Amino acid sequence: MAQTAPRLPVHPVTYSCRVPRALITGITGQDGLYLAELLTGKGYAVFGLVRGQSNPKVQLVESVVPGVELIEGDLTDLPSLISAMEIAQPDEVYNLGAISYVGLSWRQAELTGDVTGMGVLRMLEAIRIVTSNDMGRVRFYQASSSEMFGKVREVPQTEATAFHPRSPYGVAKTFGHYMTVNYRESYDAFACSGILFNHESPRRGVEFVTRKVSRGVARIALGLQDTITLGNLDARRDWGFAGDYVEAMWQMLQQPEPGDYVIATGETWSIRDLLDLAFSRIGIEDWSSYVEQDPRFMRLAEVDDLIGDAAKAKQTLGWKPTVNFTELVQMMVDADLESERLRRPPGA
Ligand code: NAP
Ligand code: F7E
Repeated sequence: MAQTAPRLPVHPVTYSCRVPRALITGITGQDGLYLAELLTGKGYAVFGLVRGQSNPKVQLVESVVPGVELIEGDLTDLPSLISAMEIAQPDEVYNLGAISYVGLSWRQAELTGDVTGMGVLRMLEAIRIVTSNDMGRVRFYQASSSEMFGKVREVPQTEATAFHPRSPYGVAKTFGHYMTVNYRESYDAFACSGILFNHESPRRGVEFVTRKVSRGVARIALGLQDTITLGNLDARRDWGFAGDYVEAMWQMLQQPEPGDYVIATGETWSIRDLLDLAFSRIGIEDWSSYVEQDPRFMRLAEVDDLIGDAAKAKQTLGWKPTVNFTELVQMMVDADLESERLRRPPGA
């Protein structure tokens, strides 16, 4: 059951000798679940912000990470973030909550700006208010994105590459990134911006292309679906495994100084490559008759050359990816084959 946050008065957080405490916004999402597992495994007391009066994903969180304490709140509602801070009294805050689907961000640009952009400012303000301006007491991670590079100025992209976002989502993330940097510079906040390139897993939302393909391929193999309908097959991305990327988030907050880090594999693959790998997992080499294209899934402005250089993370955090793209695609197709088999109606 989610805990209802008492509203007022606001008290400064007091700290005593105890296990480390972390507050995760976006705990019901792909990264939130992996991060909650990682932190509970390290002995943290983990608190997760959940929105809505009856969020259907609460059950999922409770089954995957039973020890986590859930707190009601929303990134569009500052008082609820202040209350969440008071309840959790965290040493570390991971701000993963966002409208994260780039395609949707053109259709709901205002909402994306409010949650994905202004939500970062509200979370930083909640920390500032609850710590009475002593922001350095709470370490803050902001889930920034390679979408900020957009129409890229150089290849590969590093922490020093200029931003040129191409979607309302990318613009909102750029606002959140600069707010994070600004609170670090203005209030001495221990605030880190992780500039993460695409990362995927069997827990990826079905609206994203890797999962749409892995699930579609599994359903085709089981005779449950005939085709997959996609947009731009020539788009390329630098795709890694989400489990590796949450490790980097935690490592950033364990450093002596806050900073910004690019997290990426340094490899780029096209949607066609993704289709090759996914279909070959079920024994199909020529997938052309199983894939259709629909302009509905095309972007109004695409990002073409995203490829990250994670040299700083490698050198400072000792971070490197452990799962390559072929292994990732196989993992996702295998997981979808298993779950779709269980979902298959009797006799089908
Ligand atoms: P995700 O699966 O889409 O999860 C997004 C989370 O945000 C969900 O838990 C969602 O909660 C929550 N959320 C949405 N609106 C909210 C609101 N108004 N208040 C509070 N929470 C809200 O995303 P993800 O893939 O785990 O990514 C985690 C973060 O990293 C996101 O900020 C994303 O933009 C960023 N990022 C992701 C990638 C990637 O490749 N995965 C790369 C770079 C950056 P509900 O369950 O209630 O919807
Ligand atoms: O699209 C192309 C599409 O929606 C990848 C988010 O986590 O990573 C993610 O954003 C590419 C694009 O991810 C379909 O045009 C073709 O070029 O899986 P995606 P994304 O837009 O890269 C970044 C780093 C984030 O920060 C975001 O939060 O695939 N594509 N056909 C398609 N994409 C989708 N979704 N659906 C298609 O049918």
